[in-house]
This record gives sequence, structure tokens and C-alpha cells, in this order.
Amino acid sequence: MSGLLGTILERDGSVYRIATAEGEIRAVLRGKVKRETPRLVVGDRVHLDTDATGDLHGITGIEPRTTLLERRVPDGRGARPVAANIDQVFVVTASTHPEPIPQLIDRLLVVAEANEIAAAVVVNKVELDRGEALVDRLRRAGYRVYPTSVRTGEGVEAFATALIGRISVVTGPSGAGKSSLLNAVQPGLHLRTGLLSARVARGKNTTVSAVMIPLAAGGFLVDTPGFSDVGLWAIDPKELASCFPEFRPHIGECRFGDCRHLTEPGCSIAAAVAAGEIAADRLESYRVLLAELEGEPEEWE
Ligand SMILES: Nc1nc2c(ncn2[C@@H]2O[C@H](COP(=O)(O)OP(=O)(O)OP(=O)(O)O)[C@@H](O)[C@H]2O)c(=O)[nH]1
Ligand SMILES: [Mg+2]
Ligand SMILES: [Zn+2]
Repeated sequence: MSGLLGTILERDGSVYRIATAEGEIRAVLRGKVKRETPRLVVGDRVHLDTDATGDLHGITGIEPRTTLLERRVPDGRGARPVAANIDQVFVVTASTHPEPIPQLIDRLLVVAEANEIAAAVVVNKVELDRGEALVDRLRRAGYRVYPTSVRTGEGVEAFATALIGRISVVTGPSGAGKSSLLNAVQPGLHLRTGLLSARVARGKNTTVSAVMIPLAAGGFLVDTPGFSDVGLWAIDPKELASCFPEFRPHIGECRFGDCRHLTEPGCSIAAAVAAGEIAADRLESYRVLLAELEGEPEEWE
């Protein structure tokens, strides 16, 4: 029994496609195990019986999850799991063409933080513009930054190395170069068109599920449409400040214990901004996201 361990790559109805040390197999949940197992998603590590019935193995158990990305159920309550055991998220942005949008980058970083997934940033197209101010802003906030150029090959190796042996999500604005970068890492990757850019056509209430793609060098990429729609909704507004790594040393240092870091006097984060220790536009990103989480109309609405 339970001799084989696998990682779920994809679900097709009741059949799971699973990567194992012995190659890809297909498996199902049967009987008692089915009743006792939570809804399985890509990234889940499962135990399998070694003797297949037809070409189908049985899933005999699930390993505890390290992380779980969930999507809000439309028009309903609760959440639906999307992907498990994601180790890291790469937010890919161009240094120029298209112009980077710091607030969008921050939003994606917050989604990762809120889900306790390590985050890093790739600043691509650096042969056009070094993007120094952007790189500096993100490094000062505490993030690993990979400057890359798919055009010249600069930094692609370092990015490829960071993917090895891990389960990664690559996300970021359209046109940043995500597909180009991933093709440079592994030519012929069969990723959805518009990978992760949520442009996958879907009807109302039709959820496009995530798919994991094994990397030749080891590790997996999770192709999940609309990462930015996932995970932000569940954040308690009180926890938002802790999703900005450079704010953390200041939390609890404000004059008021329930400081929301807006206009309160004696705010330690605002003081750090005034002292030039925290970038003013990072605090601005926090404020925009807080308004969104608290359901207030945004300034431009
Ligand atoms: N100059 C330059 N152009 C690049 C670089 N990387 C990608 N591009 C170009 O940027 C454009 C967009 O690249 P994609 O890889 O399609 O971008 P994407 O992030 O996958 O975009 P979506 O799939 O829409 O989310 C393409 O025309 C690429 O050839 C780079 O390092 N330098
Ligand atoms: Mg793409
Ligand atoms: Zn404060």
C-alpha cells in the first residue's frame, strides 16, 4: 500500500493527473478515502496505491498542506481551494513598455503575503531601462528582485535557478514578459495563452481551475488564472499592515493600539515615511487596499 507519493497536476472530473517519481499516472478517490478527504487541488501531495485498476491508481491519503490558495465562491459564502503547497510567487513587471504600476505590484505582493507564500519580483526588459528606482523601492521593502532581459538573456539563469525544486506561481501585468521569460527557461512549455493574466474566457460562475506544469530542471509552475482575484478578499483589514514587510517593525509602535495608519497622530509608520525609511507610495498602496478591504468606495469612484 501507500508506497507511492505523487503531486496533483490537474483534475479532470473525478480523475486526477499526478506526477510521481515513476512518471505521470492517473488516479481517483474511492469509497471511504473519498468521504474522508478534503477537496483535492493541484499541488496536493497524495499517497497512492501501487497496483492500478485498469490504468487508474487509488489515492489513499493526503499530506498536510503548507499553503492553500482559495477563491471566493461567486454569489455565495465561503471559499473554494485553488492550489496547495505553493512555495513562492514571482511578480513579473517590465521596467518599461508597459510602464510598471507600483500599486499593482504591491497588490500582488500582498496577496502572496496574506497567503503566507514567499514573494519575489522580476523586473524584465532591463536592456531598455534598468528600472533602478523600481528595483530599489522593492528591495528596500524587503523583496528579492531579479532584474532580467529576455532579449539579452541577462538574469534569466538566476530566475531559472530560483524555480528549481519549488512550486511557483508567476503573475503580473499583461505584456510584462511572463510567457517570454518562461519560454526562455523551458522552451515549449505548454502554458495557456495569456498565462495567469485572467484573460481566459469564462462564463459566469465557471471557474477555470489551476494546472501545474512540471519543469525539466525540477519544480513546478502553477498556471492559475486571475491570481490577483484570489486571496485578497480573505484578509482581515487589521492584518493588512503586516502584509507589508517593512511595516512590521513599526506595528504596535503607534500611539493608538488600533491605529489604522491613515491620519492618526503618533503613527509609527507615517513617521517612518516622513523619515524616509519607508517609501511614501508603499503607504499609499496600503491605504488604497485598506479602503478596498473595508468596502469603501475608492477615491476615483
Ligand atoms: N525589449 C524586450 N521585450 C521583451 C522582453 N521580454 C518580452 N518582451 C516582449 O514583450 C511582449 C510581451 O511579452 P509576453 O511574454 O507575451 O508578456 P506576458 O507577460 O506573457 O503577457 P500576457 O500573456 O498578456 O499576460 C512581447 O512582444 C515580447 O517579445 C525583454 O526582455 N525585452
Ligand atoms: Mg503571456
Ligand atoms: Zn499607525
